[in-house]
This record gives sequence, structure tokens and C-alpha cells, in this order.
Amino acid sequence: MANFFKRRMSWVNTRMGFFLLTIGLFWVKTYIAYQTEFTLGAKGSVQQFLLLINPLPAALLVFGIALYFRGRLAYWLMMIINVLESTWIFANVLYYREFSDFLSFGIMKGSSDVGNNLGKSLAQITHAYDFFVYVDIIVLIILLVTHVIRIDARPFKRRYAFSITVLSFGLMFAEFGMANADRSGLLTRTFDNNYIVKYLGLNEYAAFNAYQTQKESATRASANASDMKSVLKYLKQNRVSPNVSYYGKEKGKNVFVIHLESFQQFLIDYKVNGKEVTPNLNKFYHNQNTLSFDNFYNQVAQGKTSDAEMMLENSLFGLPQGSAMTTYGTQNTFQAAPAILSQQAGYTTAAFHGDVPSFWNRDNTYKSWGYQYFFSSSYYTEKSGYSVGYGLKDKIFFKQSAKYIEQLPQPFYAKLITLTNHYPYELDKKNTDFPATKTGDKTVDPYVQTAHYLDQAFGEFMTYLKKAGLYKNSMIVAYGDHYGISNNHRPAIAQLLGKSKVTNFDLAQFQKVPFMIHAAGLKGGINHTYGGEIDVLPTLLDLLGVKNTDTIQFGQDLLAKNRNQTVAFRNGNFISPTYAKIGGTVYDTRTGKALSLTTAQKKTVDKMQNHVTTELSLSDRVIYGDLLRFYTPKDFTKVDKSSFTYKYKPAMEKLAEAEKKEKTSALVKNKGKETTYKTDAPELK
Ligand code: GP9
Ligand code: MN
Repeated sequence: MANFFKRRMSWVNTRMGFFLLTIGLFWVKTYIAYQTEFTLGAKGSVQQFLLLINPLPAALLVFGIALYFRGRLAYWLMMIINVLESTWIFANVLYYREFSDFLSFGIMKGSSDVGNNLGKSLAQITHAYDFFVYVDIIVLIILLVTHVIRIDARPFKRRYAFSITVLSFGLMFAEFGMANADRSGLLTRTFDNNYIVKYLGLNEYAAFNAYQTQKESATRASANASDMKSVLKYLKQNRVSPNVSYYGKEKGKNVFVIHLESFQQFLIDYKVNGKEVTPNLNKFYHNQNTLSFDNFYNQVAQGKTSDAEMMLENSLFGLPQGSAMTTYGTQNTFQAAPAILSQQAGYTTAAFHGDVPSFWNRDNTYKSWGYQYFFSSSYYTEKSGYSVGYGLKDKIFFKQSAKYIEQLPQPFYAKLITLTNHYPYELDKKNTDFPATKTGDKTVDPYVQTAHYLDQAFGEFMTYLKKAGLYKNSMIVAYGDHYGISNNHRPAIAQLLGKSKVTNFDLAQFQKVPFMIHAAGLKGGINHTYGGEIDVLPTLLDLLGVKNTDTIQFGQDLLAKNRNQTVAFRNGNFISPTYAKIGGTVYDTRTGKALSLTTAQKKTVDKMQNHVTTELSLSDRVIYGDLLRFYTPKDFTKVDKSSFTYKYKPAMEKLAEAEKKEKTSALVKNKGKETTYKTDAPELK
């Protein structure tokens, strides 16, 4: 028997045999870690397949380095590589347990080391079984030392080593091709570290993260305090004084920012078969205490939702490529709405979202922005049928958010990010009680159905706010983050708009999203000023009477009288009440007709273009160079990220403590009685 075993196992006594054994074991343990320690959310056969095979190509490449070396050295190199690789898994397992995210080099080399950032001590979060990642190494060493496996000292042909390297690259390309076919823009748009690990693997993630960190630190290193001067000079010239009839009118009220996913302005008052798609939002839009803007544009690029969030809460533009939140959110200094409001006006600040916290790097970015609480997937009860697409269905999301909202000491700033009205607009039958449009475009037609669902969820939430006593003392802001129907659907868009065909100008107008501010006693109405997401922060701060004369903001208060109404799109195009420049063409905004310009007109348009180019590039310089680290407004203290934790238990303890101390939460005001939340969500019946 022993002999039989020896014969069968003799292949491990060759260099190649030992190499394959090492890799095989490493592959298995990585996959076990994927399945047991991380929530990567692999759905469908392509993603499952990629998850299964993705440890292999990188392992062949990295472990394969040892094959270029002679004799014993090759064996020990394989062991050393194995220790390093396993430690990378080990460290990520621990980090993930605390943060639901993967380690990044930026965090590791950041001023506060990883240990300091952990809510609990390392010893507390380490389990004995975590050391399992080293078991194969120990076993291999024992087998080598006891000569059960013999070292093959024969020279190994370079050619073979090289073939392994070539093979590993080949496999990596194939893997990347498959991944990108399943999720386009995986590395250019950089949504979520979980995605990169799920599709490409832990090693590829490390390489990509190292590249990103390097790029980011290079631009950071080349920037200096004097770069801030040109920004300040520009902002000084562009600052407008607030409108006195609105300034400070909503002082001290709670703020709700309701992020209506992929919601476009055309949906307001839109009807299908004579039925309003969004009756609740329409009512809200036309309410006499709602300020509604009908020339408000989304200004996002690849970062989509994250770009909208960046603009709304920082008045800084998203980047021309990728997402500023993922690339710069962790390391950069920000002076964002939550930090300003909590420091200057004593607000409790909280974000709510029914997706995993790592998406768009929210878990790190929100700390940089000063969010005290971030209620994400782990705070919500999840049962089968509760989620669709990225996460919780809106009705369930709003309902479950209510119990946390009630506990927030007032005044609070609460941002709720909805999800269900997201491409590909899928929703189960029992939630669909609205007719689809009939353009024949499968992507476009269900859009009104999920928008209708979002509207119902919004309506239920408003009813709840009234019941809980929060409607009257809150300023409720609702906005659409970006288009839901992309420009690739021209014929369908034409049908929706009742036109025979759409021009580029029409498509630019199609980028309008709703922006509404409601508050009891607020002088409402439809405001026709031209503006966009970049203008939200100064508008809200002025309404709340929070000083923002020395903050770095590229937008202007939408209610200010002498504001610049040229709205920049992220690609350098723009629209204003007079001219719109789309591609190389200038249009008359009032008629939508393409113009051939007179000299005088050209001068005006050039001036507008210059304004747009300047503001975009200066905003980019602030983010690329992390310029806010060189400038702190008066009455503002730099945000200390390590003072926040979004882990369920410690965060809830902190909230309970704050509530006890301040006694201002809705729950306390309602004598500890939870307000019943009414929803017709079929899942909750
Ligand atoms: C995911 C959600 C969607 O958490 O915010 O982001 P988007 O795809 O719209 O940018
Ligand atoms: Mn979005």
C-alpha cells in the first residue's frame, strides 16, 4: 500500500509536480475563503465560473516566478511566495470582517494605520480558524523536511518556466475578457472592490489597487498649497450673494435628501394610457410649499450615482473618468454637507441605502464626508423576495429605514438612496400594477413601471413622515440622480416624447432631472432658473442659514438673483437659457435650432465655454491634488475619519447613547412609541 502510494505520488517529487501541488492547495483555500469569508455576490453561471477559476491565472504567474530559480532555492521561494500570498488573504479576511471591504494600499500607508481604524482590537476579531490559510504551507514544509516529498534538484528548463508565465497571462486575458463582457467598465468605472475580486481575483485586485494608489499619490504629491490660490481666486469672482427672501428661512429644520434613482424630469406629470406614472411626486412637485426647478440638469459622468452624490454634498464635480468616490474618497480631505451641518449647526448626520456599503466606496467616502451613521444592507432585514437588482426594494427600504430615522437626535440630515428604479428596471409581477410603455424597446418600456413603484414608495414615506411628526419640521429635498434611459435609445425616446425623431439638443434636454425642496411655509412654485447638481449644496446651506462664504464650492445658490445660468455637462458641453453647445454644434435653447453664429454670438458662446472649461478643470484639480488639505474654512475642523464606525453593534450603541443624552429624537418626542409605517408591499403582508 505504502509503495502503491509512493508510486502514485511520485509526481510530487518533480519540480513541476510540487509546483502544481502548491498551486492546487492555494487555489482551494482561496476559493474556500471566497465562499466563507467574503460576500462577493456571484450571481449566475458566468460569475460563479469566474469566481471558481479566478485564483488560478495569478497563482500561476506569481508562484511561477520560483520556477526560474535553481534547486532548493526554487522550493523555498515557492514557500515564501505562499506565505506572502496567504498573508494577503489573511489580512483581507480580518479587514473584511470589520469593514465589509478589501484592504487598499491607500489605507495601509495612510497616516492612521489599519489597526487604529479597526473598531475593535485585532485580537478580538481574529478567530483561530483564520490561521487555516497557513495550514497547507505547514504541511508542505513538514513533507519536505521529513523527505516524504523529495526536492528535485535537477535544472528546470527556462523554456518551461516561460511557458507557464505566458500561459498565466493568456488565462488572465481570457478571464478579463469574460469579466468585462459580463460587467462592462469593470476597471474604468471602478464600482466596487467586491466586483474586482469576484470577477478577477484577490491578486488582480491588489495589482489594480496598487496602480490606482500610485496614480493618486503621484497627483497628490505634485500638488501644493499655491494651487489652491487659483481656485480661491476663481471662486471669489464667482460667488453670488444669497436671496434675502430665502436665506435662513429653514434654519434648524431636519433635512431629508431623497435620492430618486435614475429618475428623469420627463416623468413628472407624464401619463401612460391616461394614468399618471408618478402621482405622489407630481403632487409634491406642484405643492404650494415646494420649490420645483424645471431646468435642472444631471451633470454626472461614468461615476453615475457617485458623481451625483459628490456634487450634491461637496459642490465638486465628479471626474471625467471613473468615480471620484472610489478613487479619492478614502484618502482625500473633504468639507462636505454632513461635516458642515454637524459642526456648524449641531446636526445628526446619516445616510441610508439598501445595498452593500462597499459600492462606490461609500463605506470609506462617507467617513471622509463626516457621516456619523451609514445604514446599509446589514442594518436591514433581508428575506427572500425583499431585494431586486442591487438591493432592497424601495417600499421595504423606506419602511425599514423609519425605525432608525425615529432614533436620530434632531435636527438631523438624512440622505435616503433608493434603488428599485435602476436599469434593467425589473420588478416582480406582484409589485407591477402599472402598464409598460409600448415603444418596443425592451430596456425602455418597463422604466415607467419601476418609476411608478418608486413613486408609491415615496408616497408611503411621506405619509409616514406626517404621522411621525417629522413632515412639518423638516425640509424635504427630492432629486433624480441621472438619466434612466441612455442616449442609445433614440427611437424609443422619440416615441416617449411624441416626436418623429430626436436631435442632440433634445437628448441634452432629456438630461433634466427633478429637483424639489419642500418645507412647511416655504414659498414654493416652479422656478425656471438653469442649474444642476453642482448647485445644490449652496442652495441648501443658504436656506438653512449656514454660512458658506468661504467654503470651496463650484455651484451657486439656485435662488440667488444674479447667478450664472450656464450649466456644465461633464464632457465640456453646456446649456444655458440662451445657447446650448452640444458636440461641436451651438443651438438656440429657446427654439432648439442649430445656429450658425454671428461674431457677437460667437464671443458670448466662447465666454460660456471658457467658464465651463475653467470650472471643470479647477474642480478636478481640487480632487486630483487633494487641495482641500491645504485649506480649511473658518469654523471648520478637519474631519476625523477614525471617529466613525458603521458596524452595526457599535453604531447602534452610539446612537442609543446620543438619543439618551439629547432627548430630541422623534421616538422620544412620541413618548417612546414607534410610529406604525403603512405600506402595501406584498412581501410584508
Ligand atoms: C448602487 C447604486 C447604483 O449602490 O447606488 O448606482 P448607479 O449604477 O446608479 O451609479
Ligand atoms: Mn444612480
